[in-house]
Amino acid sequence: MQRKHLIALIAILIIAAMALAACGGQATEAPKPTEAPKAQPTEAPKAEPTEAPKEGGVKPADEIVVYNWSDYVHPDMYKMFTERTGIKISEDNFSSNEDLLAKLQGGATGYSVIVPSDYTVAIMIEEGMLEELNHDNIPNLKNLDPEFTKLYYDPGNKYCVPYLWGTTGIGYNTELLENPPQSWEGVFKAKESDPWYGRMTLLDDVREVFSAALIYLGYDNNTKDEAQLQEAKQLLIDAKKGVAGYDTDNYEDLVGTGENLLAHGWNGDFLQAADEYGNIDYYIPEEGGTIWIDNMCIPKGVTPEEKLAAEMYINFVLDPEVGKMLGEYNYYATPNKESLAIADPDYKSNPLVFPPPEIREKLRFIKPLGEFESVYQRMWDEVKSAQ
Ligand code: SPD
Repeated sequence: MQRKHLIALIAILIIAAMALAACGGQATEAPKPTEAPKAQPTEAPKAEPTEAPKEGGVKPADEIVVYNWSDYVHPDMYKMFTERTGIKISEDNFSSNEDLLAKLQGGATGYSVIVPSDYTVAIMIEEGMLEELNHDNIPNLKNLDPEFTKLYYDPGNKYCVPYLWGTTGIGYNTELLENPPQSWEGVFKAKESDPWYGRMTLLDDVREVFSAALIYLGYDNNTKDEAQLQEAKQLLIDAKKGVAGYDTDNYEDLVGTGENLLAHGWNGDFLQAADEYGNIDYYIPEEGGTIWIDNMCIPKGVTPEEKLAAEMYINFVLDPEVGKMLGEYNYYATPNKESLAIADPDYKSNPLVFPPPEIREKLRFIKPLGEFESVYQRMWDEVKSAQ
C-alpha cells in the first residue's frame, strides 16, 4: 500500500472511531425519561423453586456434599435433586451432634449442608459457625408449619430450616421379647435374669445417654448440678455390665436380626427397621424420653456458589412432595405443613411418629449448656473408660 493510501485509511478509521465514541452506543439504547419502563414489583420474575436464582451473577456450584446422620434421606431424593437442578449431590455421615461439632471445629471443609439438632444449632450460632440464609433463594420456606419458625434456637429461621423431628426411647424385638421393661430401671438396673441383659445397646451420644439416666433419676435432663450428674454417671457405670455396647448407627439392625433384644434409640430408625425385619416395636418408657428437631444449615466457609446450591437443596427439601416422601420413608415427623396436608393418613395418625399429648408431656428437649457441656463430656469419658 502506498504511503498516501495508508494515511487515508488511518484517517478514516480514526473518524469512524470518534463517531462511535460520540454515540457511545447509548443514544439508541438509553430509554428517554418518558419511555423508561418502571420496575413493577409484581413483574419481577419469580425464581422457580428448582431453578437457580439469579443472584448477582453467582451460579450454583456443580456439586455439593451434605453432612448428615446415616439413613436419613429417601433413596430417590438426591437423584431427584440432580434431575431438577443439574447439581450433583452426595453425603457423608456423622454419628452424633458432638462428632459433627468437633469435626467442623477441627477445620473440616467441603460440606455445604449440615444437619445438627436444636441445641447444637444454638452452639453453632453462638460460635459464629453458620452462614445466614438468603430467604429469597428459599421460597418454599412458606411451607413450614409456623410452629417451626419460632424456635428458641433460631427464631425466624435466620440460619437453619427444620428437616425432621423425632423422639428417643426404646425399641425392641417383638418376636424374642414379650415384655420389654416399661421403666428405664430395666435398662439401667438390668438383672442377669432379664432376657435383655447383655443384649441391649445405648446410644453412643453423651447428651442422649445422660438425658435418659437423669430422667430416670427424676432430675432435669439439662441439669448443671454436679452431684446429680455424678449420680447419673455412677448409674451408667453400674449399668455397663448389662450393656453390649454404645451404638448410634446399627443398633436397630442388631435388634431386627435378634443379636440384641432391645436398644436405646430414635423412633424413626426403629420404625424403618420394622419395615425391613417385621419384628420391631418402639415406646417411650414411663418416666419419659427426649424430643428433638434436626435442621438444615450451611456452615461458614462455603463459597458463594456452594451457598446458593445449598439453599437450592434446602428449598428442594421444603417442596411439599419431597417433604412427604422424606417423612413417610424415614418415619420421622415433618415440620412441613404442606407435606403433612398431602401425607398418607397412616403416617399422620402414627402415634410413634407424632406422639399424642400424654406422651408429649413426658418428652424433654436437650438444651445447650455453654461451658458446662465439658462437664458432661468429662463424665461421659469416665463412663466409657470404666471397666
Ligand atoms: N438415622 C437418623 C437419626 C437422626 C437422629 N437425630 C437426632 C438426634 C437427637 N439428639
